[in-house]
Amino acid sequence: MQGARESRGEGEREAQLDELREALGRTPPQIPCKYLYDDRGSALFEQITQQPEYYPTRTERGLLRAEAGAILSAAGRVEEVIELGSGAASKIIPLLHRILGQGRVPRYLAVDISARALARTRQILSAEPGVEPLLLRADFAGELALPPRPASGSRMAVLLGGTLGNDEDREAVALFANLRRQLEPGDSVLVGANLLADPAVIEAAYNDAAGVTAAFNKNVLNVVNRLAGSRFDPEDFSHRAIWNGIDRRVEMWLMAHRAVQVDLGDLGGTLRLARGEGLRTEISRRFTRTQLEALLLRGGFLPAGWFGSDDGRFGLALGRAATVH
Ligand code: SAH
Ligand code: AVI
Repeated sequence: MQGARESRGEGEREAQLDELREALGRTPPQIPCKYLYDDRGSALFEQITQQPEYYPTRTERGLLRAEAGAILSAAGRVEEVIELGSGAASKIIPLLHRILGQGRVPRYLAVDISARALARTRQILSAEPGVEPLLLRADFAGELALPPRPASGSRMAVLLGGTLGNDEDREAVALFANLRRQLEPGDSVLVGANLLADPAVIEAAYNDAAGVTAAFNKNVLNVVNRLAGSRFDPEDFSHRAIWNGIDRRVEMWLMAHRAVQVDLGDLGGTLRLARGEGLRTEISRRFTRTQLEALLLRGGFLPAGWFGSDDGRFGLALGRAATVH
């Protein structure tokens, strides 16, 4: 399968080049984390979720299995589930089963930027008779062209995996506000988020012994090279994931282990890094419940339910679309 981005129009490529140019021009330089998810990156992310150190996926899956009934009771009569950044759709099944168990056939719309992720979603959902997935390849940070709402019942947008933590506050609020504009009062959003935990446990999750996260991180340079014709050599860089206790987030970096001068191809110019300097490729935040609920409120959703894991490492926040005055 072609990489996610090449098959789209030239206008989209130009927008991506602009975005990358701006991010690489910052101090320190950055690469937006959505570029981690070409076909290989999506496959590597799925492998990360199976590493013993990477606890969020297991924890969230357990939580969704245990709380699916309570979540749906709090959300009202859900007819359609819209999963943003569905990835391999590995955790949504208990919610869909509950809706089926209530005697309704749920509509399931998976939205992801990665073609490979959507192909996995389709494959996984094919084992679920009664649910016909609709797949939408799109950037969920932009305007989403959602299909018409179901004739009855409500819509629930779902953002799992801690993906909200890859955003700064401003981006998270914009994402919720954008979503709110597409929903109606009574619709809801369910957000799975990483909570504060022991920094050693968090750092281990992003430095797995098998080196899968390192491969995932370095692969972003191949994605940029393919898109921009730049000449990053992944071998010049080391994976680094560190806990930033001030901003309460893990940061993934690619650190140059020698002085490098990278021809940026269609991005224009050269990126110079001294030995030991790096590029930031992702932030992954740890929240408190209060913080999450404040973000929901700022984005137009009233906190309507909270479901926390027993170990305190993960939480699911339900927000109800507020009435707009
Ligand atoms: N929800 C899944 C996958 C999390 S990985 C889980 O919990 O396991 C994050 C997913 O979001 C990836 O599949 C990636 O392709 C997708 N993604 C990241 N940024 C995106 C964006 N801006 N728009 C749409 N999808 C995005
Ligand atoms: C998708 N996202 C929530 C993951 C995270 O934990 O921030 C991506 C990831 N990065 C490294 N490992 C996993």
